Amino acid sequence: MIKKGFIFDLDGVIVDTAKYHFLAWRNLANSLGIDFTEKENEQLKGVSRVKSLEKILQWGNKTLSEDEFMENMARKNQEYLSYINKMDDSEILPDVPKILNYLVESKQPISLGSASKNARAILKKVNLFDTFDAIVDGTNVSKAKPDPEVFLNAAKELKMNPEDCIVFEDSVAGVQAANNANMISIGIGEASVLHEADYVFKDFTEISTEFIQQLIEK
Ligand code: B16
Ligand code: MG
Repeated sequence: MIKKGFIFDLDGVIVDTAKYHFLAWRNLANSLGIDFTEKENEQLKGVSRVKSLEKILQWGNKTLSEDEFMENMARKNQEYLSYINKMDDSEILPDVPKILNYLVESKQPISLGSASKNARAILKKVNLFDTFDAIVDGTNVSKAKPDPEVFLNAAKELKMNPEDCIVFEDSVAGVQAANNANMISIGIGEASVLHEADYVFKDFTEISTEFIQQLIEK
């Protein structure tokens, strides 16, 4: 049987937690006298918690002591977790289960490849924890996307060659990470933003099981 490794980013691909990150980061930034737009927020997608705060401080031309930095990251995460705690499987993005079920039925190995340290908690909240053969998240990687580490680790966990892996990603940094890993990159979002991806779809309602089957056989 032909097998491919299917790797899913979490935030913005499986669930729309990107909107919760945005809310929590913007509130934190505002409390520091900094504001940023949704366009600038694109740069925070797929990027680690530390890197996100560094970018926001850069935008506001502000510096913090190490203690303040840690305290602000913790405050952001606390607010983020208050949104996460209310999540259930109704927040899984449209047609994601259709594709996941097809892959499970076709016995294709599936991994998560997320920068989030909260990934496992979120997957449990939306009842998808057991669907994945492997989970690589912010607790297992040292280098942030666009570094390919997260996806290379996922391929290793699935015992697949990187060239035989397909990545679903909503962030520019994540698409670059997939490309850097020599994997097929599928952007989920706006084609104008994710133009470096091999394929771009607005969301999973645009992805057919026939397309997935073609990827498997490719
Ligand atoms: P946390 P992904 C990423 O998840 C988010 O896109 C990014 O905005 C966030 O800063 C990062 O996780 C870290 O998340 O604070 O929960 O550890 O898109 O790679 O699934
Ligand atoms: Mg994402």
